[in-house]
Amino acid sequence: MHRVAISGTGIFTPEEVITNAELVASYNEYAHRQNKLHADAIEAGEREPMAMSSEEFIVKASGIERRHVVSKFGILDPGIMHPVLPERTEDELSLMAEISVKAADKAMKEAGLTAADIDAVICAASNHERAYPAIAIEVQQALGIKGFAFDMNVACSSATFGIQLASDMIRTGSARAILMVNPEITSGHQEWRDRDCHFIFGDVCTAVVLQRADEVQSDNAYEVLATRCLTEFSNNIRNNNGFLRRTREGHMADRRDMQFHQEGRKVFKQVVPMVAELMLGHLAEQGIEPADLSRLWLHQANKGMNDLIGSRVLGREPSREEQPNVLQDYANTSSAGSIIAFSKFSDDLPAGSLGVICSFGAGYSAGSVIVRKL
Ligand code: CO8
Repeated sequence: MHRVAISGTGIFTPEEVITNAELVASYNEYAHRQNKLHADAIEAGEREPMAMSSEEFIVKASGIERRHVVSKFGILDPGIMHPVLPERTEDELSLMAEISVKAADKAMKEAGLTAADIDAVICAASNHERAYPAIAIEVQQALGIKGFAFDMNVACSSATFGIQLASDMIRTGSARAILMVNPEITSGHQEWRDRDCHFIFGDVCTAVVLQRADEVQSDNAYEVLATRCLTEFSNNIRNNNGFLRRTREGHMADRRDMQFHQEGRKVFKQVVPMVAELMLGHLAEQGIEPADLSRLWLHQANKGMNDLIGSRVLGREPSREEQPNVLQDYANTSSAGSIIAFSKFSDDLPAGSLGVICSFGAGYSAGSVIVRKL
């Protein structure tokens, strides 16, 4: 068995930003227009008026202040309320592959590896822009990587599950070095017309290079000591869009359940204990005391959730340095969130430092990755 390390990470952050103020202004204008359009039904008590959104609520309930998106065009137009992206021909690089290549270039540079050193590509994300051919194979071709590539989806836990898979493949010798990309274009499956969730998500792409620990060249590498994944079925976070859509009457219509929808309160209450138990059990199994941890790189969904999970794991409130949050700037970027936190806040720790990368989300799914700085 070979020891495995994360030797490079990269982030592609789209340039365009939507602040809470912009988001709330466009949503409220949309809600006003809907209420005007349905004034008679509302007056007759047949329909509830749409309630307004507020910046104060968003920051208090989630900690999110802004989000990056691949394109604001359409999202902020009260007559459209979703991103409008130019269609690409089949000969052009797809959008998910394009942002993957940008993040991958950075991760491979940090690892000091070229395409010739990589044996496999995994595209781990909560949605893929088409069924086939796999986005990962397109990324493989764009980067000139030999070997094999495939897509996988475990929603917000795609990256940690991808790390477990890549680590297992490197440990057992089916690959020496693996590139994992997490292109998350959440703006495409977010419901911008629902105030309960219109503030939650942002777009980004992260990339991670994993390789045999004894071949690492980077001076910012972390050995993957252990991984543990957990799933438990729940309908509380769901998206019903899928390839059988056109086979069912009425399903091609603009239906709410074809975008992201959730029971946010239930998710909050059920997922916090599930994740804290997973992390504590995983650490105990490895003979590591929570007090030995220098850092927690948690999934970035909600600041309140992270504060609670961190407190349960450490037995006290974590400091901002111990548990960095990026969601104020990025919002929830699904599988990429914990990797952004790791990428931005991992090079300052001394050799030997222990930490946990942890994700959680739809499925339910949760993944814990215990790492030690080389
Ligand atoms: N402005 C003002 N008021 C609002 C707004 C708003 N925008 N939204 C809701 N309210 C109101 C509600 O209607 C409610 O009013 P009332 O009390 O009259 O009923 C009140 O505010 C309180 O609402 P909530 O109880 O819903 O508020 P919470 O404090 O629970 O906060 C959160 C809501 C932020 C959603 C919170 O519950 C949360 O973060 N939960 C965890 C959710 C989570 O982490 N989900 C994970 C999803 S990500 C994932 O798994 C990946 C899926 C794949 C990616 C999909 C990409 C699109």
